[in-house]
Amino acid sequence: MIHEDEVQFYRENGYLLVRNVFTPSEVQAMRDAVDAILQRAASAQKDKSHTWQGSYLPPEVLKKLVVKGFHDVHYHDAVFTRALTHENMVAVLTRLIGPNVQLHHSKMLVKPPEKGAAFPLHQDYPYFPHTLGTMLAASVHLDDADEENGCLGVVPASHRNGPLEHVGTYYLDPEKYPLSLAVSCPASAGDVLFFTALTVHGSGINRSQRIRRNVLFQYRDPEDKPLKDVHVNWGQGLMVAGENPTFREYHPDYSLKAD
Ligand SMILES: O=C(O)CCC(=O)C(=O)O
Repeated sequence: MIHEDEVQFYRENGYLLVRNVFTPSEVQAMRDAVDAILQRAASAQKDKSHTWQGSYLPPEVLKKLVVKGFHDVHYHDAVFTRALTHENMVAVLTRLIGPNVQLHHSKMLVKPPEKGAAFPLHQDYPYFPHTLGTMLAASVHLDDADEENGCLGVVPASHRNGPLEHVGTYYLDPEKYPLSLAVSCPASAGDVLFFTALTVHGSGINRSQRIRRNVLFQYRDPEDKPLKDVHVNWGQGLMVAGENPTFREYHPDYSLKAD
């Protein structure tokens, strides 16, 4: 699925956009599942916005913005279990992480038209710090995304600076790290953007008339242990490729709760 020069690009720049990982019909099945999750959430009155709060935008702008985010999407619909273990995904993941690949968590991020929330620049590392640096995000595009509808952007090679100090709910000081520092990563439905947990990334407001739906899977080498037992969730630990040599050494401390 990817060539050695793409692996090198990922190592040097901390991100890689891989085209056509999913077919149009696979994308459509995921869109339908996302829409059904939102409908079920609405009927259960759990349909809240998960817009990041903070001072990165004026309050009058922030209060109008909406992002629909749900974790553990593979517990909502089996289409995501198939997606996160898809052979094209595994082909890329085993090149970027190694022969053993484990799921950390899954989520969906839906930016509705005209008011889809922004994500200030941040690293994922402070949310779930790990020891070996294998953790990566795979953001699966279910719609064509560009700057108008709030596509992701990354700061190339920023992963080489290690963990950075974050403010507020774990984003970088917007004075020092404005969104304009990022290189936009426009992508088509079916493309996947891979980036490390240390890669500075974010995305702008969806000001367009088009929805922007992404699902995001986080993966790691099973030997890459968490530094803190945080961001633990039901689906954590699923082996996606290879074996788990440390199965007996670490089990996340999770509890089941209905939310
Ligand atoms: O999907 C996006 O636009 C950004 C998501 C993101 O940065 C995150 O979940 O860490």
